[in-house]
Amino acid sequence: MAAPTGAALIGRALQQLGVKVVFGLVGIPVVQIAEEAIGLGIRFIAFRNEQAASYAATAYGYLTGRPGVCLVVGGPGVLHAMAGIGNASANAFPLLLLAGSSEAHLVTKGAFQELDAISLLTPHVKIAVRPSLDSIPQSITTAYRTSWYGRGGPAFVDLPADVIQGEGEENSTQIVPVPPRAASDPVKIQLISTLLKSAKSPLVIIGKGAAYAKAESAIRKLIDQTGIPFLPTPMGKGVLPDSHPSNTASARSAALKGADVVLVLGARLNWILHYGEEPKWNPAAKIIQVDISAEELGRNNGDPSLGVVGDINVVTNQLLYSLSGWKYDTSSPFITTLKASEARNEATAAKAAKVDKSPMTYARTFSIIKETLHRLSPPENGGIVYVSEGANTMDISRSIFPVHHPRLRLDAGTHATMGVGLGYAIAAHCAYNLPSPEAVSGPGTAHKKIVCLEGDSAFGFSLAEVETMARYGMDILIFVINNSGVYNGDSEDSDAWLEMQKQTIAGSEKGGLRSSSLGWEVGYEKIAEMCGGKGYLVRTPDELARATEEGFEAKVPVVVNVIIESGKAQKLEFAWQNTTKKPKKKETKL
Ligand SMILES: Cc1ncc(C[n+]2csc(CCOP(=O)(O)OP(=O)(O)O)c2C)c(N)n1
Ligand SMILES: [Mg+2]
Repeated sequence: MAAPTGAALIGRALQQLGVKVVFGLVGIPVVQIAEEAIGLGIRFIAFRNEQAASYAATAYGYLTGRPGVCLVVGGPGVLHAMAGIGNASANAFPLLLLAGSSEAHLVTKGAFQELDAISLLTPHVKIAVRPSLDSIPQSITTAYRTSWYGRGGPAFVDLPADVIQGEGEENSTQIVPVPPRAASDPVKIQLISTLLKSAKSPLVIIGKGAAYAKAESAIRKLIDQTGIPFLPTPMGKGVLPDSHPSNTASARSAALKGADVVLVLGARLNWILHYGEEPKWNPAAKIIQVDISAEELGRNNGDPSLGVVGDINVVTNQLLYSLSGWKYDTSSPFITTLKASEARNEATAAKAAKVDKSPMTYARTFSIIKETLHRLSPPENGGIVYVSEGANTMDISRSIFPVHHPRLRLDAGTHATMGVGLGYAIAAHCAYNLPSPEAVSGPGTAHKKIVCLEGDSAFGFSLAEVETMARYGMDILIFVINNSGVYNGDSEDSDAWLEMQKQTIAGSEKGGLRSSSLGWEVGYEKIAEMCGGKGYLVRTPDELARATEEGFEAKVPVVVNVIIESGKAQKLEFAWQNTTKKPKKKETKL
């Protein structure tokens, strides 16, 4: 029997690790690896750009709880895939990136796509390795395990062409079991329980780390048993149903401002949580972090003496036991304040959803999409995965679309990265809809519809991936919320826009297009038609409802291009960010 090639050994190592899907973009020499993997029954999803492929692998890692795998060429392929490295690192998603590189003996000669990727990526990954022909399974296994164990993150394997094309020896791969789960020191649990019991206004924050840890049933018990109100972070939505009576998301500001003891489950105290600092938070709040990473404890306003390192499932169960028999008195002034704030904010949102203007507003657009989708797939069924990116598009849609089960909402995440959406949608489709799906959420295993809510700028970052969706027969439904601009457009009608464009072309800086302008009412729906999908251009509520319904039923990718108000008069801003003033200098707690 002929000796196996390096490519065959790499394919086999992936198979033995249980890898079912590889996202990537091939060329010489990695195409041989992709072909070997396909031959072994691994699904290879071939993208149009490594950025989107690497983003997809990170989302697959988050949704399945196992490292997502991405395969790219060396040099420019690695440079493009660095986007995924950054994304995995920022969001703590497990990612294994495999890339080709030049033959070892040609290094420094200006070889084909030569790049010292190990030096480039080492500061940004948990591990970067270059195997020899003899150490392929060992290197791939170590990288896979390292990306997965502890806090998830990126790992990199550099594969020189002579390793891929050489002939090696059969070598078995070590099995990597699911990561061990750490419990808390019982003394700490006692301390935290006492603190929670003595709180006047306790709050639980549920982050995407809790969703990743699949801690939904333990957290549900904790909230049901104690009656403490909870607040999900944008991707922590769905760990408990948004409809849960203790969900205080619509009184977010009042909850953060009023809470005196906050249990933070799998969320970092970064910009998304306003660093745990005033003015958004009560400066006297005691913040208890539960995190898989010890380095997070005490960050910003977290109290390092209260923080717990551990698996959220295990620690929540410990807390449940320790708090058994205790219930928070929900007739407290804190709950009264939260309920009043919820009622006010929900009334404002309901009013906004009814504003019937032409062109449509964001709120009206989303409420029509929501009502139509809910008729076709009630949220309790967990039949829809939402992917959302853009500034206003992501911000406004987040509170309008309820999520009832965990890991059914993906967005631009910790880095607020535009361009992740279509790769994420492809990853979600694979994670939930391939035969023997690796991700679970909600009752049953029926096919899930992937619905993208994309700003027109966000969509533009990776719109070629609509072709990838079409090629693999993915029935993804994409709404492009088209205001002809980044944050907002700058004209009220096409004549005004054309006049600005004329001035720009003529060389005039004043009165021309702004840096945030995009093409006026670009026909984004045509990209779907171009590759065998379906496109709709809609301007009215009736057209939108019809396109949503037909798009939901379609078996091909669908792009619904929704022309909304350009928002010319509005300020350019990302609402989530504009709240934190520089806090007064304080004594450090460490
Ligand atoms: C990779 C990346 N580049 C640039 C930005 C800056 N940025 C923030 S939001 C945004 C796009 C917002 O416009 P759009 O997607 O059309 O959504 P809208 O607010 O108009 O609904 C951009 C480019 C970013 N967050 N990420
Ligand atoms: Mg826009």
